[in-house]
Amino acid sequence: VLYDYWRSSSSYRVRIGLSLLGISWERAAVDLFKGEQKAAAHLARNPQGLVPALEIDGVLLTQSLAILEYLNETRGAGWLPGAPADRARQRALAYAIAMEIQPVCNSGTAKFAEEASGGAIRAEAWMRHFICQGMAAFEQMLGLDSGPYCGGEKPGLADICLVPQLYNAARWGVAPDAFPRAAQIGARLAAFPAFAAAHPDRWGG
Ligand SMILES: N[C@@H](CCC(=O)N[C@@H](CS)C(=O)NCC(=O)O)C(=O)O
Repeated sequence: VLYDYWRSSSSYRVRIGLSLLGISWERAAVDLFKGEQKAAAHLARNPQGLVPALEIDGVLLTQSLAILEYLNETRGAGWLPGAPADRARQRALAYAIAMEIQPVCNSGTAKFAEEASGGAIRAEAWMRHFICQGMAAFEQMLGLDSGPYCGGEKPGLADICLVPQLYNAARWGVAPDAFPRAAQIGARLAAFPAFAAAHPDRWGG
């Protein structure tokens, strides 16, 4: 069972992972718009009051990257390369999105900034600033590698993080001028049936 919200990029990552592995799941929507993530029922699943949470193999898991690493290890997904240095690079790209851009652009963070500044900071400007800055750095991190994905011969952890981040960038009206290669990789990935099956438009709206 996947506890998720259709527009949540962290949830989108896990949907991509499950789809890539051909694991079917039952969906239990947690409506962030209504604040259901902070209700007792969901806090019992995830004390952080965040989505996603995944019930699988008799365990309840939280934190999308921990969930993806669990799936990778238990299902032999091959989302991390074999060589330690390549693995570290793949993780660095994934973390640049999941640990730098997304937390700052979480709706709760932007809402606090807007309220605390008395409206001087608008959520939209906040999102655009940090997405643009973070994705420009991600583009530089991709470097000169001209492979079809974020490294390696097949989509990996970083690719699973990239597609939801690009969705989010488009949602906030950020043009991909500062990250053309990332956008190109994302467009390639989005055409994969497993990535398409996880798209937010298929799960809500
Ligand atoms: N690091 C966490 C981030 C989870 C997260 O921030 N989820 C967001 C949606 S993408 C959320 O539940 N926000 C609701 C809130 O902040 O109240 C993960 O990767 O699972």
